[in-house]
Amino acid sequence: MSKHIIQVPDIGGSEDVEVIEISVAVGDSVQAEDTLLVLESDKASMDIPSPMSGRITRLLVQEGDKVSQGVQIIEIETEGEAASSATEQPTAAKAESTATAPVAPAPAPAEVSSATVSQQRQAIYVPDLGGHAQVEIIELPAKVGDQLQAEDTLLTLETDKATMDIPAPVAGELVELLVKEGDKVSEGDLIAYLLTADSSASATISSNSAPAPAEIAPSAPAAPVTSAPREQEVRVPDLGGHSQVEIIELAAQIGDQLAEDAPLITLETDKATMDIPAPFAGELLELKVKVGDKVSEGDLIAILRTQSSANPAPVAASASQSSAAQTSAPQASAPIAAPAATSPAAPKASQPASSGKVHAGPAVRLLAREFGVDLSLVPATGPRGRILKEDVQNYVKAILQQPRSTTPSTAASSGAGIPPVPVQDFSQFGEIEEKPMGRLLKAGAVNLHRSWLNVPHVTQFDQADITELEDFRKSIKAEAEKQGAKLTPLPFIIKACALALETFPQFNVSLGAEGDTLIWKKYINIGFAVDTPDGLLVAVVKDANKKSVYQLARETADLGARAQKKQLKGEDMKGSCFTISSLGSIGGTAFTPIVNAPEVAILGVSKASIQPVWDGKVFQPRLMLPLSLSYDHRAINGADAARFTSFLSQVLADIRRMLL
Ligand code: CAO
Repeated sequence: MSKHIIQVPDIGGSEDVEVIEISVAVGDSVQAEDTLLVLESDKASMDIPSPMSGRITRLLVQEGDKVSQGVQIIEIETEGEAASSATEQPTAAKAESTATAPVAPAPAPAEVSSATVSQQRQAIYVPDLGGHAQVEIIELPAKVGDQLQAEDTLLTLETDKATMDIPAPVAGELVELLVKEGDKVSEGDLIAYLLTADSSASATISSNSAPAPAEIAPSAPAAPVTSAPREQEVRVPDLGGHSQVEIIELAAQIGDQLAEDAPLITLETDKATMDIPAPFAGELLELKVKVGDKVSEGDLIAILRTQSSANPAPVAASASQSSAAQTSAPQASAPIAAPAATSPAAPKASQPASSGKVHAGPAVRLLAREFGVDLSLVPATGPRGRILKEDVQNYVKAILQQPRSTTPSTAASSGAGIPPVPVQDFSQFGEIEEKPMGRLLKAGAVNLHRSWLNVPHVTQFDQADITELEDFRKSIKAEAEKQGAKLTPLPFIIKACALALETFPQFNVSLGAEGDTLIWKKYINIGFAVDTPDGLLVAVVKDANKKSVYQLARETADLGARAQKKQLKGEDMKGSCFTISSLGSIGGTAFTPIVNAPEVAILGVSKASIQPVWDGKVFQPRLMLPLSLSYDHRAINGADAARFTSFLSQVLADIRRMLL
């Protein structure tokens, strides 16, 4: 029996990596390669496998500890004769599925005694590149000294159409790297030496075990040009034996004039991304696929209208590059490439320009996809405008550090993309006192800001002659009071608005979530703004169209009073279809109220005043009520807004019309 202290192996230079899981307990029997514990850095999680079979006798770390290479983690008792308390390192950490790290097959079980480890220096060559030669190395993710797992990316190549990873064909230490970024390589070029722990595995290394060749379909034959346009199909070319390959990006849009070889769509296998370019120049008439579709050789992708009367034979675009890396090692690695985070429904501005190709390696694309980052928006710092992982990370950091303006928040913030108002030290100009905004004020600020930014506002102004209405109101005021109703102009205005909403139902809608539908409401609830010492509230009169003026007067007085006393319940403030903001008791001649989104219109009411109105013969003194109707121009057109306020004016000028 002997005891062995197991240490953290080489974990790719990472330090202070957190132990997130201890997979064994004291007394457990483990086999070589069984996971002892799991580490997690900000880049990857790694299993630390046992280098030997035995029984766990001591745990030297606990979950949450931070460890680095060489830290003692576990004591194992074995049946063998090895020296007691020898310290052992697992041969390598096993990178698990993570954001970027491929999952590698477990290394061959490490023998306890170093004497039994047969190490061999293995030459690594560039595999068949599908007929491409002199392909540029754009990234060298591995450094000399790194312990690589089979399938770890050794280097990334980029043609003008695609990026592809060249993985390590076996596990081992990278002892020599014979190329650098910017070098151009072809099939068979010697690129690196790995020190492998298992000679039997390494013996098979050759260019044959590297990624399988990508078969490149012939480009469209040159066709004689004629003036007659014709529609030609574009089909998926030979994908190097791959089928059902996912479309991760549509690089062109219907109506685009494409040059020959301009990217049409981008596909992604588990190892590489590849562009399918237009095989000939022409206008993109139809796209038969969408992001997320899976395609195979021969599938119809698009219809192009070309000027060429070419032989319709060029059915397949040429895959500009396919680097389906079929290695002899198990296909356990994580997907490498990722699309820019765009979707067909995304606003055009956020999609990569069809002409402007994003240069990014598969690992960077994966990272971007995981964070939902549109790579076309990421400033590139790599050679030839290539986007590096750090670029994506910096972009995400920058976004996170921006004030949140599009998500609900308790603070009124600046708008997306709008430069914030500079912060000033007002105390330099005089005495100041900074106090927190009240809850109601903050909530109001956020709601108003959100509506202001989201809704394209237009305000329609009008005036209603309420001379007769006011005479009538005053004449029945006392009677109304006996019935418990304080009769101000507001209940009449609510009644008139309810009738206007019945007559113009396009004002009683909300935009659907995607902005391409309208939700028509069959009920008429009218909100009205109440000014309270703590801020603005909107109380809601339900089914206003079904209530009498007296009922409306009682209800608005009750809601207004309760609002002042902070006694409104949640349901008193919900479900409004249209809002009235009346400043009539205060003053003003007109204002532009902000639509109470998701409603699509709001009526501002200012103070009525006597105005000279021409009756055809003379000016008459009339009591005119200013109306300001703000509306969401996405849902309502200006002519309807003018009709709506004209209707309101007519009804308020002669309330008998409410009976009609
Ligand atoms: N023109 C002239 N006089 C008006 C008027 C108008 N448009 N509207 C109301 N008045 C008169 C009323 O008739 C009443 O006078 P009498 O007692 O002589 O009849 C007096 O002004 C006071 O009315 P009121 O304010 O008590 O009642 P109301 O029904 O008009 O309003 C309410 C109720 C809750 C809407 C109001 O108190 C209020 O809070 N308004 C502010 C709304 C607001 O802040 N809007 C801005 C939102 S955006 O920031």
